[in-house]
Amino acid sequence: MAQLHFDESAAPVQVSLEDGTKVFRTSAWAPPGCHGVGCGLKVFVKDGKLIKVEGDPDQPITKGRLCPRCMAIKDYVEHPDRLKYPMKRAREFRGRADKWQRISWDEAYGIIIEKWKSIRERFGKNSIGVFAGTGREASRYHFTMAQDVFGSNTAIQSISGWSCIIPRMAGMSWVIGAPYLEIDNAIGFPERYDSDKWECPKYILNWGRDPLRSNPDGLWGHSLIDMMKRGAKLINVDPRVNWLSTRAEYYLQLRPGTDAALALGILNEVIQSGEYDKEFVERWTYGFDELAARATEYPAERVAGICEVDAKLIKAVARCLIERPSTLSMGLAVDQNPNSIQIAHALLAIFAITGNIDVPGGVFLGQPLLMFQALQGESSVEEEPGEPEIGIGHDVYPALPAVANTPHPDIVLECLETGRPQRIEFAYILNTNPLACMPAQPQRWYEALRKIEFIACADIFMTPTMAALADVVLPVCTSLERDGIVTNNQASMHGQLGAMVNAIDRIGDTKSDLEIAIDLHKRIHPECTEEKWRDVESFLTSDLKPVRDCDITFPELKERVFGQYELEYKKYEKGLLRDDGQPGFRTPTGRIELYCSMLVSVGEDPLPYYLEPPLGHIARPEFAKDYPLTMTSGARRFTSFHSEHRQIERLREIHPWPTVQINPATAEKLGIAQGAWVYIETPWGKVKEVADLTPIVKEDVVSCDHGWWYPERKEEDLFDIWETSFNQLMPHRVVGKTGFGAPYKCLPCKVYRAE
Ligand SMILES: Nc1nc2c(c(=O)[nH]1)N[C@H]1C(S)=C(S)[C@@H](COP(=O)(O)OP(=O)(O)OC[C@H]3O[C@@H](n4cnc5c(=O)[nH]c(N)nc54)[C@H](O)[C@@H]3O)O[C@H]1N2
Ligand SMILES: Nc1nc2c(c(=O)[nH]1)N[C@H]1C(S)=C(S)[C@@H](COP(=O)(O)OP(=O)(O)OC[C@H]3O[C@@H](n4cnc5c(=O)[nH]c(N)nc54)[C@H](O)[C@@H]3O)O[C@H]1N2
Ligand SMILES: [Mo]
Repeated sequence: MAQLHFDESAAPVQVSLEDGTKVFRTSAWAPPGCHGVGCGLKVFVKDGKLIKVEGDPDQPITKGRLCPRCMAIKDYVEHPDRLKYPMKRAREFRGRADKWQRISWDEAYGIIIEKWKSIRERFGKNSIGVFAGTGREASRYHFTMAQDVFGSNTAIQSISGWSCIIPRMAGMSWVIGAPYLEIDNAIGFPERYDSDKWECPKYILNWGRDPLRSNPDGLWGHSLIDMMKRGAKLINVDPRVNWLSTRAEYYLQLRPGTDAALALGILNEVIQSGEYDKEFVERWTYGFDELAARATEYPAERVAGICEVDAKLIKAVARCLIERPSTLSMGLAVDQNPNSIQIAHALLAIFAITGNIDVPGGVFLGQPLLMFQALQGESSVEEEPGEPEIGIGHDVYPALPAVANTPHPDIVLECLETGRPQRIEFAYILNTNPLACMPAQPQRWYEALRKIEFIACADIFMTPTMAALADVVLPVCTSLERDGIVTNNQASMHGQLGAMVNAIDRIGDTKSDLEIAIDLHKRIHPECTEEKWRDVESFLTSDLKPVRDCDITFPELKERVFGQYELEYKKYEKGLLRDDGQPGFRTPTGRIELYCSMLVSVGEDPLPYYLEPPLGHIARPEFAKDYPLTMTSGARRFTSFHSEHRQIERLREIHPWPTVQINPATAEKLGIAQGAWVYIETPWGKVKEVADLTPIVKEDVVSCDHGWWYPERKEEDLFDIWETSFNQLMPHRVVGKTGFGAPYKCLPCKVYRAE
């Protein structure tokens, strides 16, 4: 295993200019929200105050590039609406903006601990729920807070069907036996694409992902362009003609939600060509014949009809993917579909049988490190006699604990509503804004959470969720005001590791999520002598321990700011994937399981199949008349991270309102003009957005923004959240058989003028 590598010529973490300005280097991670990448920032500071930021040319990956959210970080950090001190209000005043009282941190901790003790005594350890959001640094402390601080296994994400990353990870770990796969963009090599170990992919298949905007899960979007400049050709699969679609060699504008059929159609063509990698298939895969037989059910002509994609294109794309090396980028559209596991399975199978797994320029395998140990591993909570040890929903969806050691989000809602099979009466909510963003049926979550006994929220701004539900508010500081670690690719460590450096003086009486966890841990577990819990520095140092062959402390990492980490190719040949150290993959057969035994064990078809979108017009023809359009949602914007940044004026100027993209011909029929406010309505609810007439969507498809609220409106009206909270349009628990994937990206709807 290679060592963590530091660029010796990079500037130090801090330099002083002649006029007294200090320039810090750091990797930013929330805010501004970013998805586990860590833009390299140069932060100019005078007398503890932020003067300006620039991109850091010494960050070996971003090399000075910055996203608009980083560029607006001064506006964010110094925003007058930031929460500046802890507050409380009595439970009967939930939702009342005039009832907040400023309190000290000591009092806030006192209230939280008293409630924790009393609720735990009455309802058991798992009645303590810790809710967290998406992959920011704070998410790394989700399990820490639930298990280590509060001693509970109830670490919850509220997203229906666990529709973010987990379905893809299930496919990756069950079929390939690897924690995380990603495009090989030479991330671990100091010389990057010039390394002679790396090869430029011939084709990049980018599926349901827009990395230029999203930098998802640690994939730097710009690397797609870097590789295209070096000759890689792009195949883009997306119902919207976005920027990448227009630069693609092949663009497949599929009907939303039909991804599994298309993937199976391409797979079938690859197999029929006979030009896949027979040696690899023979030596390293299991169940090829069964897979090949299943794929024949998806001939290109049939798939063309299902997906509304020309059969010739399907055949052409299959021919490209036979060329080696080629690589795969799978996005959120794979997860946000009850057919999710099968989409991931079929796509991974294409790249497995073409010999593109873990080769230079192919699909790169990571290693499980840092953040996701807690998620995937054993709970640190001690068993207590008489308490159910099974996680919430694991009886209904036994596949879940095989990939994520968490309660099932949809079943948690039912549990909150009914108190069965257990009560959840305490909620600690950090880093998530569920009323605006994450779950299906946010109004139901609101009603259910409103009933529970105690709620504390930790955030940077007052959110609709906090305004509606919190009894105690904990103000959190920004990434420029605290120390931390930035990891990528769901901490599977494909090759980079950054330090987040406290560069400016704290604004207000705020703390970091880690400081809060340590403070609470000290008070709840005074007997604990573990070094890790001493302070932030020792916690972060102990967090770095699992980084293989890298005996580095946090202060040492901070000194260097950013390190690269070189993983080997073909790890399966070298015994680097399996616990027993033998060659092979981390699956029951030791091979890539094209016929997947894990799926059998959880009662699912071991082979990939296509499922008509369960709420679409074909499966539910009764919706076709009243809800004639097909809606997809949530395509990322440069100007926000989900519901974050809505109060940042500079970013609102660029994208001021929630927007629905409609084809001009459809808009004309509906009498909708550019910029008009419209309602989007599904059988489950309606919300208001602004029409953007654009031919990038087909005439029967609309694409909507999610995650909106209006910080400029009144807190006592919950910032008009129910006018705009998008997932009111989503039904509850329409998920795949194994419990994964909800149709966030495929619903029947109608659109009509609001005025
Ligand atoms: N319709 C539709 N809905 C979707 C999606 C979609 O595509 N379509 N996408 C879904 C996906 S993939 C996800 S992951 C979810 C995301 O859902 P959430 O995770 O709930 O998203 P955010 O709105 O980003 O909420 C994060 C909150 O954390 C706060 N915050 C930021 N940094 C910190 C920090 O360091 N500490 C703390 N304590 N708080 C912080 C922010 O101010 C914000 O209020 O949304 C889902 N919702
Ligand atoms: N700026 C910014 N960056 C973010 C986030 C953010 O809110 N803002 N959120 C972060 C989070 S939590 C996540 S999970 C990632 C997600 O990031 P991505 O994986 O890039 O996902 P999306 O942007 O939701 O959607 C990507 C593309 O899928 C297309 N699409 C829609 N429906 C379908 C379909 O049915 N099939 C196919 N094949 N494609 C479809 C959309 O048109 C869009 O272009 O982004 C992360 N990064
Ligand atoms: Mo996500």
